[in-house]
Amino acid sequence: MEKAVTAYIGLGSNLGDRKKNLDDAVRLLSGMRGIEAVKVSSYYETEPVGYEEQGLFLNAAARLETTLTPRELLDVCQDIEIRLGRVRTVRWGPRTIDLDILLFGDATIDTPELEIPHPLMHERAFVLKPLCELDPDVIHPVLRKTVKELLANL
Ligand code: GSY
Repeated sequence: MEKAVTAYIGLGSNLGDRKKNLDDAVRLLSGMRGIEAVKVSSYYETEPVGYEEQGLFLNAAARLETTLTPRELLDVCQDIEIRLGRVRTVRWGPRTIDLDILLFGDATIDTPELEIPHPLMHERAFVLKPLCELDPDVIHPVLRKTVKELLANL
Protein backbone atom coordinates (compact mmCIF):
# COMPACT_ATOMS: atom_id res chain seq x y z
CA MET A 1 0.00 0.00 0.00
CA GLU A 2 1.27 3.48 -0.86
CA LYS A 3 1.45 6.00 1.98
CA ALA A 4 -1.49 5.34 4.27
CA VAL A 5 -3.12 7.35 7.03
CA THR A 6 -4.73 5.90 10.16
CA ALA A 7 -8.38 6.91 10.41
CA TYR A 8 -11.12 6.13 12.93
CA ILE A 9 -14.79 5.65 12.15
CA GLY A 10 -17.69 5.64 14.62
CA LEU A 11 -20.48 3.17 13.87
CA GLY A 12 -24.00 3.12 15.28
CA SER A 13 -27.29 1.36 14.65
CA ASN A 14 -30.65 1.33 16.40
CA LEU A 15 -32.99 -0.04 13.73
CA GLY A 16 -33.48 -3.61 12.51
CA ASP A 17 -30.87 -6.27 13.28
CA ARG A 18 -28.35 -3.91 14.87
CA LYS A 19 -25.51 -6.42 15.17
CA LYS A 20 -25.90 -7.52 11.56
CA ASN A 21 -25.94 -3.88 10.43
CA LEU A 22 -22.61 -3.24 12.19
CA ASP A 23 -21.15 -6.54 10.93
CA ASP A 24 -22.21 -5.71 7.35
CA ALA A 25 -20.79 -2.19 7.56
CA VAL A 26 -17.43 -3.51 8.77
CA ARG A 27 -17.39 -6.17 6.05
CA LEU A 28 -18.13 -3.57 3.35
CA LEU A 29 -15.54 -1.14 4.73
CA SER A 30 -12.91 -3.89 4.81
CA GLY A 31 -13.60 -4.76 1.16
CA MET A 32 -13.11 -1.24 -0.19
CA ARG A 33 -10.17 -0.36 -2.39
CA GLY A 34 -7.82 1.96 -0.51
CA ILE A 35 -8.82 0.63 2.93
CA GLU A 36 -6.81 -1.96 4.83
CA ALA A 37 -6.16 -3.39 8.27
CA VAL A 38 -9.62 -2.68 9.67
CA LYS A 39 -9.79 -3.35 13.39
CA VAL A 40 -13.12 -3.07 15.19
CA SER A 41 -13.90 -2.54 18.87
CA SER A 42 -16.47 -4.50 20.84
CA TYR A 43 -20.07 -3.56 20.27
CA TYR A 44 -21.56 -1.41 23.06
CA GLU A 45 -25.28 -1.10 23.79
CA THR A 46 -25.94 2.57 24.60
CA GLU A 47 -28.80 4.87 25.58
CA PRO A 48 -29.79 7.28 22.81
CA VAL A 49 -28.26 10.74 23.15
CA GLY A 50 -30.00 13.82 21.72
CA TYR A 51 -33.44 12.65 20.65
CA GLU A 52 -34.23 10.22 23.47
CA GLU A 53 -37.56 8.75 22.26
CA GLN A 54 -35.90 6.00 20.25
CA GLY A 55 -34.44 2.55 20.77
CA LEU A 56 -31.07 1.65 22.26
CA PHE A 57 -28.07 1.87 19.96
CA LEU A 58 -25.29 -0.56 19.28
CA ASN A 59 -22.11 1.48 18.86
CA ALA A 60 -18.57 0.60 17.90
CA ALA A 61 -15.42 2.19 16.52
CA ALA A 62 -13.17 1.01 13.71
CA ARG A 63 -9.53 1.85 13.02
CA LEU A 64 -8.29 1.53 9.46
CA GLU A 65 -5.34 2.34 7.25
CA THR A 66 -6.31 4.23 4.13
CA THR A 67 -4.83 5.82 1.03
CA LEU A 68 -8.15 7.54 0.32
CA THR A 69 -8.57 11.27 0.86
CA PRO A 70 -10.96 12.35 3.65
CA ARG A 71 -13.56 13.28 1.02
CA GLU A 72 -13.23 9.86 -0.64
CA LEU A 73 -13.57 8.15 2.74
CA LEU A 74 -16.72 10.19 3.41
CA ASP A 75 -18.13 9.04 0.05
CA VAL A 76 -17.35 5.42 0.98
CA CYS A 77 -19.13 5.83 4.34
CA GLN A 78 -22.18 7.42 2.76
CA ASP A 79 -22.28 4.75 0.05
CA ILE A 80 -22.25 2.00 2.71
CA GLU A 81 -25.04 3.76 4.64
CA ILE A 82 -27.17 3.80 1.48
CA ARG A 83 -26.37 0.18 0.61
CA LEU A 84 -27.45 -0.90 4.09
CA GLY A 85 -30.77 0.87 3.67
CA ARG A 86 -30.34 4.02 5.68
CA VAL A 87 -33.17 6.46 5.11
CA ARG A 88 -32.80 9.94 6.57
CA THR A 89 -36.10 10.87 8.27
CA VAL A 90 -36.03 12.49 11.72
CA ARG A 91 -32.85 14.49 12.42
CA TRP A 92 -31.06 12.73 15.32
CA GLY A 93 -33.66 9.94 14.89
CA PRO A 94 -33.42 6.15 14.49
CA ARG A 95 -31.09 4.81 11.85
CA THR A 96 -30.15 1.44 10.34
CA ILE A 97 -26.52 2.45 10.25
CA ASP A 98 -24.44 5.54 10.82
CA LEU A 99 -20.78 5.83 9.86
CA ASP A 100 -18.97 8.96 11.05
CA ILE A 101 -15.36 9.80 10.37
CA LEU A 102 -13.97 10.67 13.81
CA LEU A 103 -10.26 11.21 13.13
CA PHE A 104 -8.13 11.16 9.99
CA GLY A 105 -4.48 11.10 11.03
CA ASP A 106 -3.88 14.51 12.56
CA ALA A 107 -5.92 16.31 9.90
CA THR A 108 -8.28 19.13 10.78
CA ILE A 109 -10.97 19.84 8.21
CA ASP A 110 -13.85 22.28 8.48
CA THR A 111 -16.03 22.39 5.40
CA PRO A 112 -19.82 22.32 5.02
CA GLU A 113 -19.66 18.64 3.99
CA LEU A 114 -17.08 17.36 6.42
CA GLU A 115 -15.69 18.28 9.83
CA ILE A 116 -12.71 16.37 11.20
CA PRO A 117 -12.24 15.69 14.06
CA HIS A 118 -15.94 14.91 14.38
CA PRO A 119 -17.29 18.03 16.15
CA LEU A 120 -19.14 16.13 18.91
CA MET A 121 -16.83 13.17 19.46
CA HIS A 122 -15.24 14.56 22.64
CA GLU A 123 -18.69 14.92 24.27
CA ARG A 124 -19.96 11.42 23.56
CA ALA A 125 -19.17 8.39 25.69
CA PHE A 126 -20.67 6.14 23.02
CA VAL A 127 -17.86 7.33 20.72
CA LEU A 128 -14.99 7.61 23.20
CA LYS A 129 -15.46 4.24 24.95
CA PRO A 130 -15.02 2.09 21.84
CA LEU A 131 -12.26 4.40 20.59
CA CYS A 132 -10.44 4.01 23.91
CA GLU A 133 -10.70 0.25 23.65
CA LEU A 134 -8.86 0.42 20.31
CA ASP A 135 -6.29 3.15 21.02
CA PRO A 136 -6.51 4.98 24.36
CA ASP A 137 -3.48 7.15 23.57
CA VAL A 138 -4.58 8.50 20.22
CA ILE A 139 -4.56 12.30 20.35
CA HIS A 140 -7.40 14.61 19.41
CA PRO A 141 -5.52 17.02 17.10
CA VAL A 142 -7.49 20.12 18.15
CA LEU A 143 -7.96 19.56 21.88
CA ARG A 144 -4.45 18.05 22.21
CA LYS A 145 -5.70 15.42 24.67
CA THR A 146 -5.74 11.65 24.40
CA VAL A 147 -9.11 9.98 23.96
CA LYS A 148 -8.52 8.35 27.35
CA GLU A 149 -8.30 11.83 28.92
CA LEU A 150 -11.37 13.01 27.02
CA LEU A 151 -13.37 10.03 28.29
CA ALA A 152 -12.18 10.61 31.87
CA ASN A 153 -13.31 14.26 31.59
CA LEU A 154 -16.95 13.40 30.75
O1 GSY B 1 -24.34 10.41 16.01
C1 GSY B 1 -24.65 9.11 15.85
C2 GSY B 1 -26.12 8.81 15.99
N1 GSY B 1 -26.59 8.92 17.37
C3 GSY B 1 -26.33 8.09 18.40
C4 GSY B 1 -25.56 6.93 18.55
O2 GSY B 1 -24.90 6.43 17.63
N2 GSY B 1 -25.54 6.37 19.80
C5 GSY B 1 -26.24 6.88 20.85
N3 GSY B 1 -26.18 6.26 22.00
N4 GSY B 1 -27.00 8.00 20.72
C6 GSY B 1 -27.04 8.59 19.51
N5 GSY B 1 -27.70 9.69 19.14
C7 GSY B 1 -27.40 9.88 17.85
S1 GSY B 1 -28.04 11.19 16.89
